[in-house]
Amino acid sequence: MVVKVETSEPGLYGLGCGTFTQRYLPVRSAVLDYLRPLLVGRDIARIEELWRLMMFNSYWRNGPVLNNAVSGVDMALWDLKGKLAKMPLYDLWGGKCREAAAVYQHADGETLEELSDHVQQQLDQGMRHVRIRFGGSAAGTRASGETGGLAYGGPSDSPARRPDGALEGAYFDPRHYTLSTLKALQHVRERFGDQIELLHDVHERLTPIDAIGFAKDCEEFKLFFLEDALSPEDGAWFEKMRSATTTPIAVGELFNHPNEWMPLIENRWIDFIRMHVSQMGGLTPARKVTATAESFGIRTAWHGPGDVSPVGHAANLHLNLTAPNFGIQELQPFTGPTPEVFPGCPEYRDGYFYPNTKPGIGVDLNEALAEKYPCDPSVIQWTQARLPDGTLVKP
Ligand code: GCO
Ligand code: MG
Repeated sequence: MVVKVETSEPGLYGLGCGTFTQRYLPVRSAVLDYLRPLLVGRDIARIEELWRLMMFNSYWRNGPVLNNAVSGVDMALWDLKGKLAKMPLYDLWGGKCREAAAVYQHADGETLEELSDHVQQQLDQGMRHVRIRFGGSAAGTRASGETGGLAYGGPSDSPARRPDGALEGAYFDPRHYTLSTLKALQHVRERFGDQIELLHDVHERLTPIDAIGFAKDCEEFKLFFLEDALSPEDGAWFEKMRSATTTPIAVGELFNHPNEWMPLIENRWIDFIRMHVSQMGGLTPARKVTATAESFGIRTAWHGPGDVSPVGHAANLHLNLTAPNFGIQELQPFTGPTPEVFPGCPEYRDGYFYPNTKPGIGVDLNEALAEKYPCDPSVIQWTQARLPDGTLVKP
């Protein structure tokens, strides 16, 4: 979902990402039916003023739909600010701390051999950080770009059996997932040694105590970080996780509100903030939390899967280049027609994400071409995650 903010100057417009893959229609309505009548005619220079106007005008605020709608406009206003200043956002924000942002991609496989081959492919592309996933061990975007977990967590030989009459869903066996993932991490570490940084995403699918135990079991593999070990609803358990293990902790893609990330930052219960920038309301709040996190020794690792638009990935990149406390950037390479639909996509090579020198965010949108690739409104399957006994769980 990309928002285009047009101005009174012909040809001068800004673009912003408001991508909420699973509920894009309400985001579209929030922008067109509510923010557009609120904003038309106002001064595009006043970004903070307009961000607060958009967020408070509905009285009830935040949440994924409104945050993504506000982000689309917010990023577009920053894009315009850069275009008017004739500077890329990384210059407008004080200049680069680094030439490019180190990235990680995903490696998965149904067998240890398949997983190793995929890791080797990543290393051959110059990658040094790789997120490991074994089988369908957690839902989410598979390395191929398709989103969704497999029938059972881990390889498909899970011992768990469904009860008679169990409802359809993306079945997941927590115990099988943890045991098979530890085996996979051990295999990859033994095969590739310390030439590689390992990351893993639990995807919030363990109970708190199992997540703490799993994080501790991961210590021997020296992960770069363990992501979403706990769900946002279990945020208070991060205190116990922190005192139980030295595994670095990353969380944030599901967060909507500062009340979710601030306790984890001010208590130093985590090591990386991983928000989905459009989900938290755009670049304006993301810049603020980056500076806050720096004071607490916490690094950034913005969410960057296949369901962030190239405008959003480029926005992440401007944050990454200017933050002293940048950690790592997740990247789903731009495949197929994407680079044509979005001219100016940042360039990925040898494990780094490079910006262009265009003003603003630096990515354009070919609307005519985009028309050929409509969004998919079908019912989401992979988020219908169920335990072996059929209990529906957080995906
Ligand atoms: C990640 C995320 C994704 C999400 C997906 C949801 O760390 O990249 O967990 O895999 O599952 O973005 O739509
Ligand atoms: Mg994740």
